[in-house]
Amino acid sequence: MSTKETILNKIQILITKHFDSPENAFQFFDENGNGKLSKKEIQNLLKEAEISGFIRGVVASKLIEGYDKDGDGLVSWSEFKFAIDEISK
Ligand SMILES: [Ca+2]
Ligand SMILES: [Ca+2]
Repeated sequence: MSTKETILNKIQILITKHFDSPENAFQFFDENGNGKLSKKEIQNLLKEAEISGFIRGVVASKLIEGYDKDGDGLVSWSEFKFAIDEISK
């Protein structure tokens, strides 16, 4: 089983390896360009971060649960940035 730390670590590796900045990563995965990541968009991110398909849905839900401050079910840039800041500590 992947722990939260392992998953966040994989996300950080994905961002640092393939993107110039967390901003670029956020824009890349925000496919419809509405400035927020939906569960489906987060699942794509998790796929690129090589998170197993079996747990991607659950992990995406947990991430939204954990970081969606305004409760709209989506992860905005400021909410995403909070997660990144937590990862990079
Ligand atoms: Ca979006
Ligand atoms: Ca939100």
